[in-house]
Amino acid sequence: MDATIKKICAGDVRMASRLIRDIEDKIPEAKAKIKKLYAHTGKSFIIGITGAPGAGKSTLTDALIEQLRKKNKTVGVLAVDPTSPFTGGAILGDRIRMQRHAEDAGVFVRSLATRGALGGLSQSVGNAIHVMEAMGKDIIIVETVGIGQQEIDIINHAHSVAVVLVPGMGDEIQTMKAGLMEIADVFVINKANRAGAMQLHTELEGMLNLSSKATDGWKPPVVMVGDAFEPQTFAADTAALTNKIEEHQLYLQESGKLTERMHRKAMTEIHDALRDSLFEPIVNSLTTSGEMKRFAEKIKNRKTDPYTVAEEIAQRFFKHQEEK
Ligand SMILES: Nc1nc2c(ncn2[C@@H]2O[C@H](COP(=O)(O)OP(=O)(O)OP(=O)(O)O)[C@@H](O)[C@H]2O)c(=O)[nH]1
Ligand SMILES: [Mg+2]
Repeated sequence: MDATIKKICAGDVRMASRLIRDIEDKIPEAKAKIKKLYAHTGKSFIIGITGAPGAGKSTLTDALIEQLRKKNKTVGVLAVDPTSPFTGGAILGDRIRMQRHAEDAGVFVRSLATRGALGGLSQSVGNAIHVMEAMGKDIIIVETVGIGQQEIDIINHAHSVAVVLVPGMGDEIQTMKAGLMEIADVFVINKANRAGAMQLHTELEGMLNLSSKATDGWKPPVVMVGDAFEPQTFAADTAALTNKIEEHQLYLQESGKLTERMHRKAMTEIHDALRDSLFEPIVNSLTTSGEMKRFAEKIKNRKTDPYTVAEEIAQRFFKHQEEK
């Protein structure tokens, strides 16, 4: 076995961190490493935690780590920062927030920034998860800000998704519009000591009863989590949240839905890889040659249309393949 792979599979933090950084930096060798690592992945349970900026996701993740460690589970955490220009401080904040686990060999926390790669974030997230899987972590928590479609796609890498809402932020309904309602397996009403928490709970239950989820075998529970600065109630609430997530894990396993989700994850990975080896090289070569700019000009002046251009490019590419 490749020395790096062997080390990562033995849980080597330095090697794992280096590979995650290479994945983030899109270093070509990282892909080769992932190929070799792949056979050692796929055994962890992956939890996605998403919600609006500042909803308390990192604070919750930190508490979940603690709860899972009490149950002797090893934990990997990937904090995804898809909007780094705006939340530049978030990564540092995450690190500080979860630092108390830094000495614990059963916990591995890393952040991942986007660096503006075209559609590459989902793939980087998938690969960073694989590194943690190979390390043998029982549970991997992926924290991502739930704002755009891309962030929702990232959730395709998770088996169970917790959506975090906060009362009184005025963005609950907007969050729902973004499609988060569809992907949630567990809802968290965080900072539930605030005014409006009960109302939000009622609204959510109402929506859930109307949705197809009500009859789907698993109706997403709504868990209230109180103030993080009240250690006792916070610990009890986050323990309840951990139990709900574990219930969902059990449900997935027993109903056969875990297999379905794993299939979905595999599809996501194929799509990401195709984008990487097919779409991006074509776009890059057209951009470098200046042809992309000329196509855009022609489309802008209505000399042609985007479909004709795409068909022409596709034909050229497939012809090229046949000649090979
Ligand atoms: N009052 C109060 N503040 C909280 C609670 N939970 C988190 N916070 C604070 O809210 C702020 C944001 O918390 P984070 O856990 O970083 O939230 P996040 O969702 O991870 O934020 P981003 O990753 O930046 O989107 C921090 O200053 C926390 O200390 C809570 O229950 N009550
Ligand atoms: Mg955070």
